[in-house]
Amino acid sequence: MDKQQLIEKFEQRRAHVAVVGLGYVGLPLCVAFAKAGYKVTGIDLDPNKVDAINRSESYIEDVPSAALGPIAATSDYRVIAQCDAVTICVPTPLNKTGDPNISYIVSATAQIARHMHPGMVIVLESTTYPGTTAEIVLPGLLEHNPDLQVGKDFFLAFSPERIDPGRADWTVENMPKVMGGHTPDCLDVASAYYSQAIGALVPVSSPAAAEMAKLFENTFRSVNIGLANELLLMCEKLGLDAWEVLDAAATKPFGFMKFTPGPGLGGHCIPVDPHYLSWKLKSVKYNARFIELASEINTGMPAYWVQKVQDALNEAAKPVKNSHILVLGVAYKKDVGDMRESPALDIIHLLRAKGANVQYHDPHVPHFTHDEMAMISVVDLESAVRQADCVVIATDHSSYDWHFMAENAALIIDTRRVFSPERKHTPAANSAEDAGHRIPVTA
Ligand code: SAJ
Repeated sequence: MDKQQLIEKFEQRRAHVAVVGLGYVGLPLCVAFAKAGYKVTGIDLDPNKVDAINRSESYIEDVPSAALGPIAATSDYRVIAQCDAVTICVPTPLNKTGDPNISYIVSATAQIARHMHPGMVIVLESTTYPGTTAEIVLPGLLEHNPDLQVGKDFFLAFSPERIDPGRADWTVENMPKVMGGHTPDCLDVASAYYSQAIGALVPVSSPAAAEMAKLFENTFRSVNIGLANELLLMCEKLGLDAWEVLDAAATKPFGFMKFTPGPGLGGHCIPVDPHYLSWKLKSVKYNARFIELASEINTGMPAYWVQKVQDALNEAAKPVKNSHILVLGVAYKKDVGDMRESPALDIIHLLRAKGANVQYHDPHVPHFTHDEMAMISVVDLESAVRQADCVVIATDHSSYDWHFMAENAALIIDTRRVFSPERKHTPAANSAEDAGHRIPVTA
């Protein structure tokens, strides 16, 4: 099948497509391709995911089970021999050393290479460093198919994911989607594949440009969050309120984008993606200073807040050692249950290292194990707040009753600036003192 015949197959929605990696990126993509009319087969090595999809039981919050009906799932890559297209959505974490771990891309590529055939398109979506598609995926495919020519016999592109779990306004269907083809014909075919399911494609000149765009998007956030955290450190030195300064700066109607200080940088994207970029740049002997500096500031925030706890307890003539400390919220950001890279874990670890008795509460995280830590969310939040020598707000879930906290907590270290003079739910200072409690200690 030549390029035009393949394009027509997509345009007539007669294609059979496969998605490798059925997580928070791959599963919504399967649903979008099925809605477009393609025959969709999901491929994942996790038999639990495969079985759940074949039973139409969704395990991704944003994907309704009813949407899984038309989707078949398997762990057997041989299905690729019948497919016209394959999209790779496998994880790209960091190794313990902080270097990129593209082993999932490499193994998926090797499996696809064994079953691919002329007349198909392969799209990589996993976030990775510029050059991965051309330097790792393409050679991996050709190793098993030396007679095939990319851009003629098969087509190759990179298109970064922008899935934001829990977000309803921007979905996989309406999100502008960057697409970089290895050749112009690759771009044409990959665009025909995706445009039946996704509203707005943003073509760029190469897979590397698309890989770089994705990393820059999230590096932009990491650096600006680092700047906001440094603002906090600078304002403390100058005796200023960083949030007041931020709120004032944010009134600028143009040329400003508000980021706020916090407990540090959590999540599966922002703490990871910039390191893919700085690692690649080291290989070309360039030091991505902004990335490194932002990472240094962001990863230093848990220790900053633990020092705040120590200072506040000291003011109350209490050592950290043997103090009872309650950490509110261990998810990496509000109103989610995801704990990946959560700075709350670092705060708990540091407090424990100082000998504190640390408990946590999180309505979205009933229990967790992380390295040598295994903890269960306290059941009786109210008594835990009352008994704590200090409460640390690490994640400001919307469900918390902040009035109760202000009136019943002996001390509060507020990493999310829940309490501030101008915010409506801050009880007047005297009510906190009237209740015999110290006014919440905020940053
Ligand atoms: N954070 C701050 N201050 C801020 C913003 C975030 O301390 O001003 C912290 C958060 O608490 C969290 C971490 O940084 O621990 C990351 O926060 P995030 O808002 O970037 O949330 P993520 O990690 O879910 O980022 C995702 C990204 N989406 C994709 O990569 C597809 C990001 O590009 C989105 O902008 C972000 O969601 C979003 O806007 O929700």
